[in-house]
Amino acid sequence: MAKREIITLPDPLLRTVSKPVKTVDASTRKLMDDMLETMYDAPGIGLAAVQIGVPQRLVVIDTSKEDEEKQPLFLVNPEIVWSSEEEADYEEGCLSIPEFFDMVTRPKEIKVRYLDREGVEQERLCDGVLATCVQHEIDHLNGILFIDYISKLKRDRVVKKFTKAQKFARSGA
Ligand code: GNR
Ligand code: NI
Repeated sequence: MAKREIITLPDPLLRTVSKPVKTVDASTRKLMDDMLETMYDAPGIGLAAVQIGVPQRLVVIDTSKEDEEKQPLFLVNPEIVWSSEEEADYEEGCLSIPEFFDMVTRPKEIKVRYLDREGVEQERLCDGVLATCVQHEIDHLNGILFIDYISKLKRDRVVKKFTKAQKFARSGA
């Protein structure tokens, strides 16, 4: 496994729609292992391939607690096939928008269909933090970020902050 660099706002790749994976093979598994290592190192509870600069529909998630056994989930071409009417608020963050957090309202429960690490189709009912995380990651595959759900005023402020920071980093001023 190898740790990769996580891209951050305002990288335009974060706004691209990732391409479906045609076959789940050794190279797909290698890429997902790199994603998992990068996510654990960050640390984070989920990561989409586009966040390491690879616009393919691949997601890794692990919402297990520090004192629990690791529970990595590998999702290839994930699709939400059902979501509950009931909604839940959760304070979200994103490794591509470091140190910014805000409340987001999303369906409380979802059912996700995906191919697993071996390319076998699976369906899983998700609630709690897992439901939030799966929705957050599938949004990444569609070029959507959690700041798209907050007020325009707050969003513009955070985008501006990261755009400015990047200019300084480039100029070395
Ligand atoms: O590590 C992460 N934590 C998190 C917390 C609340 C809602 C969503 C997330 S996902 C985030 C990692 C990330 O940016 N995945 O794309
Ligand atoms: Ni994210």
